[in-house]
Amino acid sequence: MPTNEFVISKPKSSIITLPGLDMKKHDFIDDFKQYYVHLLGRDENCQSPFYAGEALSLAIRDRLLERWKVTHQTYKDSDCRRGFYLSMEFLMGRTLSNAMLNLGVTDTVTQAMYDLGIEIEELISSEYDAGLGNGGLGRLAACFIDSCATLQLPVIGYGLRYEYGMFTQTIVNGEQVEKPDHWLRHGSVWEIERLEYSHCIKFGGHTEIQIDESGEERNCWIATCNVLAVPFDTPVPGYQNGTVNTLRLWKAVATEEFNLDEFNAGDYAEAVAAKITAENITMVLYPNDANENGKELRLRQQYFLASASLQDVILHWTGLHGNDFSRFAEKRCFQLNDTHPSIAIAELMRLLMDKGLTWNEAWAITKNTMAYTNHTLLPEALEKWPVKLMQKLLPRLMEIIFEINARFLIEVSMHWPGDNERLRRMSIVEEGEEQQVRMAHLAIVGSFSVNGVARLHTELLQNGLFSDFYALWPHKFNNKTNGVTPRRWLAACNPELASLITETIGDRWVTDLTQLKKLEPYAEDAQFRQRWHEIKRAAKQRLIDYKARKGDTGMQFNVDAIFDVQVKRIHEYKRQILNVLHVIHLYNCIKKGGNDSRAPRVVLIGGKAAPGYRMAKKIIKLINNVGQIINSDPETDKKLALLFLKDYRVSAMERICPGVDLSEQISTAGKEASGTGNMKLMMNGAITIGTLDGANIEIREEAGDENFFLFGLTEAEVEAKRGRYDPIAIINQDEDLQQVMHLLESGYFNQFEPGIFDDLIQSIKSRHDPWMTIADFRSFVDAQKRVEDAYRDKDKWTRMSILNCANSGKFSTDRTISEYNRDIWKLEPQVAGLSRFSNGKYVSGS
Ligand code: 26Q
Repeated sequence: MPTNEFVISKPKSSIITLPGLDMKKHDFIDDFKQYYVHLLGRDENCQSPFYAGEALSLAIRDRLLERWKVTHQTYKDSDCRRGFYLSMEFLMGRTLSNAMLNLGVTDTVTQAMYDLGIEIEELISSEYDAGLGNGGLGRLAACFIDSCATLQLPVIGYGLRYEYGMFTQTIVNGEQVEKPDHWLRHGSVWEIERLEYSHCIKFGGHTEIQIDESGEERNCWIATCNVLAVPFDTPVPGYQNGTVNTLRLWKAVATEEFNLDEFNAGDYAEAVAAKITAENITMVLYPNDANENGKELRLRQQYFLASASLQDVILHWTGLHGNDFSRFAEKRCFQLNDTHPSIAIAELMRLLMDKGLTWNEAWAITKNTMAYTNHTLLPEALEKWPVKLMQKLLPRLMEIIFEINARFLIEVSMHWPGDNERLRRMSIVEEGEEQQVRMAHLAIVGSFSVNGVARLHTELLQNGLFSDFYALWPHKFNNKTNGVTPRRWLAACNPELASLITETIGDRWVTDLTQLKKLEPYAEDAQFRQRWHEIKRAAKQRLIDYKARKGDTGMQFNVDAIFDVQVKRIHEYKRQILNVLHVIHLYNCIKKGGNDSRAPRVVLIGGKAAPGYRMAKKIIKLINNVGQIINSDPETDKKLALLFLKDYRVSAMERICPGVDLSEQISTAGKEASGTGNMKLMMNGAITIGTLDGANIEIREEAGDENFFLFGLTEAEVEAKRGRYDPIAIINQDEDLQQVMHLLESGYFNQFEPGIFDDLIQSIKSRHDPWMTIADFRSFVDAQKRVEDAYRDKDKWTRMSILNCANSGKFSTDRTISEYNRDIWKLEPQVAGLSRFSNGKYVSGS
């Protein structure tokens, strides 16, 4: 290993023991100036808030580092059981305001900056989003590690340090154009590179049986191309509790030995090219795109993450226990965020056997340390890798997978003797023209826990997609309904509402969201309702101002209109088209006259389409075209607007959340595993219009039927309809729908672009439309009418809004993580040495 030079055998305690950093205003001012002038080399002539933001972040980071070190030591001293969250995505967004909140210094620092003539908001919004994820799954990982730190659980997040995150979305002529997101252009002040913990990752080569010193046969993986995995650590602070956990992201770097031979042979260009191949591994985040399935680079990324993280954990283990792995499963546990890192199952087998363990010993450890979370039921999204590709790239792992499968199939055939059809269905290796590894099957076979992310989703896994496995191992299956962190998604993003809540019920809700229930009686308090309404209205105004500042629109938004919002990835199953059909219907009503009694509405739709997903891109174009026609028609003035919000991302949601009245959660029942945007909006007092899908079901249960606008077919009804679905007949029977379809088909929204929406129109009119958009139109329009009736009664609406927030307690990731811990991880909370925070100062002990 090229890392020895970094190892200090005996640390000098004077180097690493520093006096505590103070949290007073002047301390921040001093440190800020120090960093701004002496580290970043700027002066008062530099007007860029970016560098001021960096200087402040460094001052904040110093304070996190102290607690980080103490937390680290606490875990080490207690030799506790630890958890590891393996995820290809951590959609962290911005760090500064969250770090200030969790350190408890927001007010002090705001004041300090103000004294310097600096608006803190400017610094906060100059930070780049760490967009290292696609959407729900990546943001869930980020919320999870926040909750782990807040619950003081010893959990490390392991992921990849992509040089380019989720692309930036621009809109040109109504169409999405992707721009690379080079978020690391200026580096990141939050991360610390730790070369000394690098690991070597193997690719390619071949396997060979060799005889070791003790005369035993060993399967060896040789003649590989190696790549170095270098960790970058980011602190993850708990909420005002002294704990700072770690997010460790791996960067791929060419190894020195890797280039050496070619350099010596004089083939300079080859050597440099090889370096680029190696470093490509963590260059870019893959968009969630069925068309990207099966790409070799993606498999390299997955193995790179799995191998680096497992080697890290094992090296730490052997440092403490040598090659004695007898207590490993008792002390360590891995949560796999979907199948993306599930090659870890085969990799752990390999690493343990290379340490001298037998197959049976290694297998007992593996299947007692791995836990798998599924996030999708869509068959096209289930990962499969061609056996040929695995043999080429990871030959040793493919051997291990074949062996796991052979042993597993024996177990199946003992359970269901003679049931060959079942063997075929359950096999980890799918037979056919091209053999493929079914990663979900590998994940289920190799783990002790399999969970879905909402109650309905888990039921559908058990009774549908994974029913064979459920029949074999019912005890492995469990549900963990998703959540979101209330620190970012209420306390930080909506300070006005948060203050009102705290003033009313105290501040315990920040770490115990069920406290919000205490708001319930205030729904009947007229004065409270008035304040709630004013806060909501001010948030809507801020959203308008923000959009105007961004030059998004010159049009007049009516702040008293219903702010009707659908923000999420663009996908057919999420049915943004259904939303557009409704908008066209409203437009049609206005044009026909007689709309005066209806409530005005501003419809906002935002989200990215995977670059290779043609239909999704067409949906964006449709939204923009329909918006353009509607917004420029004087008849809609103050009554109806439709706007596409470009470049939707974590920091955009933080701005949007507070100003939403109506939350659109309108996926085809049975298709959205959970959804988490639905939870963020509910927490901020939006009311949901939704189908009985994913976590919507549980949201409605908590909010009460009367505080939720339900519509649409149930999952069972959707399935029963397949094969007999007849959208044309539905259109013919519904005059409103006919008129909507007529406007669309006549080219009203694409006068100079003939035919561009034909494929979209055809897809929803097809008997085979899997998303059954047309089937839910009538019921959606009716539900939207109920929305308007409720909205026109301001008191009623505000009551509903308060009750939604008051009943959102279940949807905190603190609850979700407590359940993961109770049922799967079984970790003991660890109180770090400095534990309690009071008035900006730590108090020792708990
Ligand atoms: C697959 C192959 C190749 C490249 C990329 C991918 C890929 C990447 C990301 C596939 C899927 C994803 C992300 C999926 C995702 O975000 N799923 C969502 O997870 C949320 C958290 O559980 C749920 O709330 C959503 O319902 C679910 O859609």
